[in-house]
This record gives sequence, structure tokens and C-alpha cells, in this order.
Amino acid sequence: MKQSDARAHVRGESVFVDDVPLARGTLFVAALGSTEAHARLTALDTSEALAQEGVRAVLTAADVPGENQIGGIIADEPLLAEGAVHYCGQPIALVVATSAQVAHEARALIDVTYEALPVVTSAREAAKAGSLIIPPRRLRTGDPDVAFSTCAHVVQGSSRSGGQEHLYLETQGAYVLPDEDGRLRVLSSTQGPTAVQRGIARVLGIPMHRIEVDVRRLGGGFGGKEDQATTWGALAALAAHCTGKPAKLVLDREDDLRMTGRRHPYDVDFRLGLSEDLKFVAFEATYYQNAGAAADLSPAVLERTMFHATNAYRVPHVDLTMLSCRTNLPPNTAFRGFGGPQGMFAMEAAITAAAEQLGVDRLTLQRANLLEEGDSFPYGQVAEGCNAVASLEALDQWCDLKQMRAAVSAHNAAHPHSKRGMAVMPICFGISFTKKLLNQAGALVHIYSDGSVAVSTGAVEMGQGVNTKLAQVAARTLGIDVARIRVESTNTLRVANTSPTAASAAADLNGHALRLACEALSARVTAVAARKLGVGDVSRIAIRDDRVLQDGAPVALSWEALIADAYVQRTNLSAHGYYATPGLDYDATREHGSPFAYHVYGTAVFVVTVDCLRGTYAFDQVLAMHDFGESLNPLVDQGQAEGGLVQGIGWMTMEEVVYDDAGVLRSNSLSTYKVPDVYSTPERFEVRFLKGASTEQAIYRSKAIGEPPLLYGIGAYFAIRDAILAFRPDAELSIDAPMTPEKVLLALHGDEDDTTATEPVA
Ligand code: MTE
Ligand code: LUZ
Ligand code: MOS
Repeated sequence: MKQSDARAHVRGESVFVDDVPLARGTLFVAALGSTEAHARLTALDTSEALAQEGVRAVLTAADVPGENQIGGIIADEPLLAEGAVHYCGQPIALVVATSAQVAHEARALIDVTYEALPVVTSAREAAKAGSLIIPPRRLRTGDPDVAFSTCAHVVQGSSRSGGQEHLYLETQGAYVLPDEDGRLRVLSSTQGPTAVQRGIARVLGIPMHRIEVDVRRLGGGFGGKEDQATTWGALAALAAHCTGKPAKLVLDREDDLRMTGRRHPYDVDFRLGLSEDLKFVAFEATYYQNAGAAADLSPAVLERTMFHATNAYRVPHVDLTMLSCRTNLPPNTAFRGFGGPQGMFAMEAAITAAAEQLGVDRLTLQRANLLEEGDSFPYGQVAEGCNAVASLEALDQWCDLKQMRAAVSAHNAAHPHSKRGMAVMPICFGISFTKKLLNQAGALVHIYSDGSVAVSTGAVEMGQGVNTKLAQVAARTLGIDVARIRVESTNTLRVANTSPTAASAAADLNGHALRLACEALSARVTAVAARKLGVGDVSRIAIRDDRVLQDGAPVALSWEALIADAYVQRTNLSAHGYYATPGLDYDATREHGSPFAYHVYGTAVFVVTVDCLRGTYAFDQVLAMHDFGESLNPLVDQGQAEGGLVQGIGWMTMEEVVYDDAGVLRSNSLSTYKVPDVYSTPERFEVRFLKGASTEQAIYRSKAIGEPPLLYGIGAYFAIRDAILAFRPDAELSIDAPMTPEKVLLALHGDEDDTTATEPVA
């Protein structure tokens, strides 16, 4: 079954927030962002803006009727700046006008007086100054101090990975329609309808039941709309509340790039100890997370970095120090992988440092240390259904890694100015929100009297195909054709207290809730069928392919006839399902327990060719053996795997977020921020389905797919590094992603004083 939105998308018929027909009297909102990264606000003069024709209001923090606060984990983020600004782009005031153009023009007439304060953009500098979002977090397991002293080899070094722009095609936005009695109907481009509802209630000081948030679909979220859609929903709601008119706020691309946060850059110092036979014995690391100016989701992101610090490897002694550093950048936020990729990049950096120092292949170390069934992760959870070794072996069987390496070496021997590099990348990603309470979901299902079915859940469709999978879950559970199922918008009136669609868990959580609702309905209508057929034992009745079966054989009773009859018999044809992931148990005070329902594994291999005169590169082969479980929808899942992989390659290679020392974004357009396009697709690009263990925790044993494939992208970095070292074996290279062509060129030809070739790695 194809992604259910595919046809409407390519025909341009899908409706996004900016496409919704305007209600009469709609006003348009533009937010004024700070031009300074850190300053006291000493004066704010809105009179000239307010005097413009068409301007209906100019709003500031003083106009917020409730709490001027949107911080979720920590209350450290005002909706509108008060007294000071902490990053460039921070919202200071709103202009509400009769057209978007008037609002934007008037915004420029607001006069802000800043008194500059020192600007910190580096995480390490913030940490040195003691500027942390939360106290340092530490995970120690085994006895790392003693373990290091017994190691035959110890390597140390540091790594850095950069930010990443979400670049959802649909920018952030919301359209708020006031209703009678102070009610607000909010159309929001959000992954978290409940988060927007809660945020608006807080800011306006009204109960949540006055606010309806509705989400048809997103033109992409990638984590950028898990928490940060709330800002724009709340600002539009404030405008609607203060004017009594419908208010629409949709960011243009420039504002979206400038005013919203991204993936967290990380600096990491590490030490890896190995035994004589190259087993990992001890790993110690300090993580400097660049959180930006407010907490946002940073503490949760940091926690996932900690959980994924050792990737798919067994390391008995571990000591991790986690620092979330407050800087004067826009608050960084969720981004596909949610801190996991940053942790795993540091681990692969440590493995690379060890391989280079010991003169062995990375793969030798990786292979010797993969997790096996029954091994423990550093946080205590036991690896069950572990497909780490299975995926590497299956990949090897498929493409013969030894032969691949030989071909790379042969190419390199024959070509002085063209060098190939290769890297293998195993992955392991934990499925569940690390915050236990978020692992719950609800579903509401109506069967109408004609046999058609409407499904609502907390899941938000953002291109990942969750609605397609939900339709399949309903069809499969009810035993009817998927064409009978319609998945409705995500709406806080139909399903309440929803977790954001995030953590790759939407299909599992909402799918299980939906399955439970459908099972309840199925039980009711099969009971009707049993009565009608005069069968006492309901278990002899089933529904398959739109037909009622008795003892496994179809009888002359269709789904439609059965439902029509059930309605006449006064059967409740609506059901609510609720699911809470069982078995989650993590104790943060001891940093020990089982935070995840299960793990997803896989292994990819990268082969890249570097043009050693130009510094440019192209991927010849990217092959992944991925653990999908028993895929509900191979087409959707393969799309997720390919899309995630390319997004990961982009993060590691060409996507470079640049701020200057004043905290001003320089990569502020698509001419200065480059993302992979169809021309950067690998020459040979294939994801295969591993036949390995699955789990009942995954919906119909179809494992979560949204984020894990992004992690493969880390292999791209180390493949390019491998090629550089083939050209210049004595190069002293730092481990600093992304590996842009500029950096490659400097690494190939720069001299030792060069900034790209300073710190020796080990
Ligand atoms: N795929 C598309 N096309 N667009 C998106 O915005 N977001 C990713 C992933 N795949 C995203 C996507 C992220 S960050 C997550 S957490 C998951 O989808 C969320 O959806 P799921 O839980 O249904 O996998
Ligand atoms: N969001 C969140 C996430 O709040 N908690 C998580 O654990 C998580 N993991 C991945 C992506 N988003
Ligand atoms: Mo995805 S980062 O969990 O939205």
C-alpha cells in the first residue's frame, strides 16, 4: 500500500496551514526577533509601527494575560522577551495587521534599544563559565578507574559534530480562530497538538478545554515541531485573544531559519581502553551539548546521548559526564535521533582513533565488540532480540566486505588523484520516549452504519506514513479492506493528552491503542454475528476480507450487512483504545534500568570516491541491512530508511550551520546552507530487510523506523576520512563533522598549522 498522502501531494492537493481558506476578518501576525544575541532591552517604542495603516495591534510581553512562559522541562523561556534577549531572533514583539505584508513592514518600524552583553556561542566556553541548563549528569558502570589501568591500549581524543537545520518544507505556523465563549480553534503545524494546547492555555491563562488544536498533516517536522511549534501557536493565539479576530502566523523561510533551533552541536572528549585482544574494556567521555539560550528539550536530548554513548558495542566499564551548556544561540531542540547520533558519532570517533593508533581496520574493532544477546547496555537494560551481529553478518554475506575493501585498495593503488574510502556503520537505537510518562497513547474509532470506519489517534502525519500504517492496523484488526478506513486529523477534542509524534514511537504507541479499540469493536460485532448465525461460541466467528467466517469458512454475511444489523440491534459502534508501554523502568537517581521497549539494529557500508584535486566526493555505494522486524508496510519503511539515511549523510557532509562570534546566523539561506539533493544520491543505494528477531512491543511486530536509519549517515564521515588518509597517510586530522568539501581540500593539501589539521587525534 502506498503512503496515503502520496497522490494528493504530487497533485498539489494536500492542505497545509497556509492553504486553509481564510475566515472573514483574518489578521496576520509578524514577530519581531532580536538583532542581538545577548543584550539588555532598555527601551521599546512601538508607536510608529502602531500608527501604520492596517496595523491593529502591536503586542509585547506586557500584553500576555497568563504566564509569559513556554519552557516545558524548565521554565526558562519567555514567550516574548522581557528585560533582556538571549539569542538573535528571539521574539520581542508582535505586529498584528490586515495583511502579512503590512505586518512585516510595520515590524521594521519598532524601535528597540539594546545594551550589549557578552555573547557566548561555544559550549565549552559556557561550561567553563559554569553556565549549565541542568547540573551535570553522570553515568558510571563497572569500575572504570581500575579498568583503565588494566588496559593494554588506551586512546584519547576529542570529536565535534555540528548542528543541523530541519528544513521541513512547510515552515512553522498556526492559524487561530476564536469561537464563542473565548474558545479558540487552532490549526497548527505541530508534532505535539497537546503541547500547543497546553502552551496556549498557560500563556492566555485559560483552561485547556477552551482550546482545540487540529492537525491535518505537516509538511515535515523532523523534530523541529515537537516543542518549538508551541511558540508560533501561542503567539498567534495571543494575537487572536487580544484582537478577537482570527489570526494567522506563518513564518517565511528566512525567519524560520533565523528564529528556530536546530540539532545540538556537541563537543566530546573521550578515552577508550582496549584489551590485548582488542576488546573494549572501558570508555570515558565528557559531552558538551550546545543547548542554546533555553532548555527546550535539551535535558531529554542529553539523556538519549547518554543512552546511545556506546552504540551497538559491549563496553563493561563506562564513565559518562553529561553537560548541557547554555549559550546565546536559538534554543536547540529535537532532531531525528534526538542526541543519539551525537553520542554515536563520538563512539565511532573513539573507535577510529583506536584503529588508527593501533594500525588495525575499524571493522576489526567493530566486529570484535558488537553487542550480543543478553549483554547489558551501560544503563543496565539487557539486549534482547539483539540483531547487531546478525545485521553485520547478513551485510557481509550480501556484499562481501573483504572483497569490497580489496576493490577500494586496488582503486587507490591505480589512481594517484582519486582515492576511495570505506566505512562500516553498525547502529542501535532504543525505542520509547526516555521520559516514561510520554509512552502512552489513545485512539478513538467510529464504525458508521454503512460499515465505513473513522479513526482518530494522537499520531501526527508528517510524511513518515503513520496514517497509512494506522489504516493498515485498523483494517487488519477488524478484518476489513483498508479502503474502508479513514484516518482523521489529529485533534485534541477527539484524543486528549497526547504525546508528541516523536521518538519513532507514533506507530507503535498509537497503533497499539488503535488495535485495542478495534479489538473491542470486533468483539462486539462478532457477538452480533454469532447471535444472528445461532452460534453459541463466539470464538468460532471471525471477520476476514470483509466477510464473516464461521469455523474459518465464509458465510453469507458481509461486513456491511453485519454492521447495518449491529446498528439496528443497538450495538455501541464506537470505541476508545488506550495503550501504555509495559515494562519501562528507569531510575535516574542510579542511572540504571530499562528505559526502552526494545532496540532497533542494523549495519551499513559506505564507499566514497574523493577527487583529491578538488576536494569533492561522491558516494559510490551505500548499502544497509536494516532490522525492520516484520514490516507492516515495506514501501513506507524503505522510504523512511532511504530518507533518514540521506538526511544523516547530509548532517555529516555538507550541512554546515555557521554562526559568527556575535551569534548571528551566517548560513541563513539555501545558498549558504546546502542539503543533499537528488544529485547527491549514492550511485548504488540499497536498503535490505534483515531477517532477524522482532518483538511484540512493536505494532504487529513491525519495528519503529522513523529515526534509526539517520544514524547510518555517520559512516559517511568515516568513509571520507578513510579516503583522505589513503591520499595522505601522514595527515593529522581532527574529528570534526560535517566533512564539507572545503574541509576535505584543506585536509588533503593544507599545511600543519591549518585549523583543520591541528589537534592530533590520539
Ligand atoms: N519522515 C518524514 N517524511 N518527515 C518527517 O518530518 N520525522 C522523523 C521521522 N520520519 C519525519 C520523518 C522523526 S524525527 C520522527 S521522530 C519520526 O518520523 C516520527 O514518526 P513515527 O513515530 O511515526 O516514526
Ligand atoms: N522526544 C522526547 C524524543 O521527548 N523524548 C525522547 O526520548 C525522544 N526520543 C527521540 C525523539 N524525540
Ligand atoms: Mo523525532 S526527533 O522524535 O521528532
